[in-house]
Amino acid sequence: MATKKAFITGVTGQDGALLAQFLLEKNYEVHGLRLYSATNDTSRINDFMENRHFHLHYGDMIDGGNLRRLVETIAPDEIYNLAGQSHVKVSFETPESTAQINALGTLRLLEAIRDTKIRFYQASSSEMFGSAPAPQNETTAFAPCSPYATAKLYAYWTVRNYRDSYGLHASNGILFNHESPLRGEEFVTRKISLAVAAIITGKQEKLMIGNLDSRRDWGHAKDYVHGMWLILQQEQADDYVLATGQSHSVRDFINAAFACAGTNIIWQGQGLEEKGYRASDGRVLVEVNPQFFRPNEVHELRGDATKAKQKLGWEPRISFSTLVEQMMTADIMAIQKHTSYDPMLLAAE
Ligand code: G4F
Repeated sequence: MATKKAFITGVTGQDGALLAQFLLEKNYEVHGLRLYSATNDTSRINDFMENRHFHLHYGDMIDGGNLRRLVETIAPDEIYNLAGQSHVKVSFETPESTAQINALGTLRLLEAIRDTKIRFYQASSSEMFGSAPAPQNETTAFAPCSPYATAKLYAYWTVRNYRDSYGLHASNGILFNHESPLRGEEFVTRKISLAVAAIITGKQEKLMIGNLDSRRDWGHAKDYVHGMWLILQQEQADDYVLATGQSHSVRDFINAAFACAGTNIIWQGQGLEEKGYRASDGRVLVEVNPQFFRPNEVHELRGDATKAKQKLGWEPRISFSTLVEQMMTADIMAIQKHTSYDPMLLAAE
């Protein structure tokens, strides 16, 4: 017998899949919103697609009637709004649809639950801090630097307004970057782990990368879905930063990924001319390509999660080095086997 019902938008993504798995283990009945797509990628949730407590629904964050009907039919106790256009660089190309989905999509969902007691979690983002100096916490003034960040900021404030105006139990989790072997290949950490795995197994010559100097606070997504759940278990709705408190550069991540395979990288040159050479034989393994730069960059995100630690008892448990090792192991295994592998097993470690 399931204890509670949860509705997760964006269930086929990294966070949605890990959260669904976490809630199923807590004996929840889990309902997930999936967007219809021709590619129909359910690889992250295949492990529990047949679970009798798991249900998938077609839906779309730009369709308010659809969201309202789903909320009425499912009647969940908790909603985790994880759906969205999540790529910052892409948002510069698609600012209007990013706002439609990330900003107005959240508004539509809040309208659908306005007169209910359903608890609501909003996937807010550290990108909202933008150019604000690190470390950033709940009192830092937002300074968004992309269409993605401004859309997320609209959603963040709408959650706060619905909480204040209608007494909704609606909370923002302001999450810093969080990764895992399930991370999408278009994000820098997974791009690096995939490329390094391919290079060391002789299947790719080099990694082409954008801004090496940008710094992010990279944690493990498994720790962060635990934090999302804790936020909704609180008596009072509130807003929380979840972060590790440490930042690393893109260059650091590349060094760590190659180090997992016993390869040392030596960096030489400046700016677009900077290259990463294999220490043992001087071969170029990394080059900078301006194609991967953004019109406006967020230079450093590093969070201060003191409030979450004090009020939720939340702390990240998986270290940066373990995260990189897990991602590298998964991608090397996948390449060596030439078959599909089960990243959920690694993500669950
Ligand atoms: O991995 P990224 O694309 O993640 P970004 O932009 O920080 O956004 C992620 O984290 C946010 C939370 O802070 C989320 F809200 C958001 O949805 C997403 O999950 O890029 C990280 C950094 C950037 O500074 C980027 O310029 O890596 C730099 N970078 C350098 N070369 C690259 C590349 N990013 C990508 N994606 N690809 C590159 O080749």
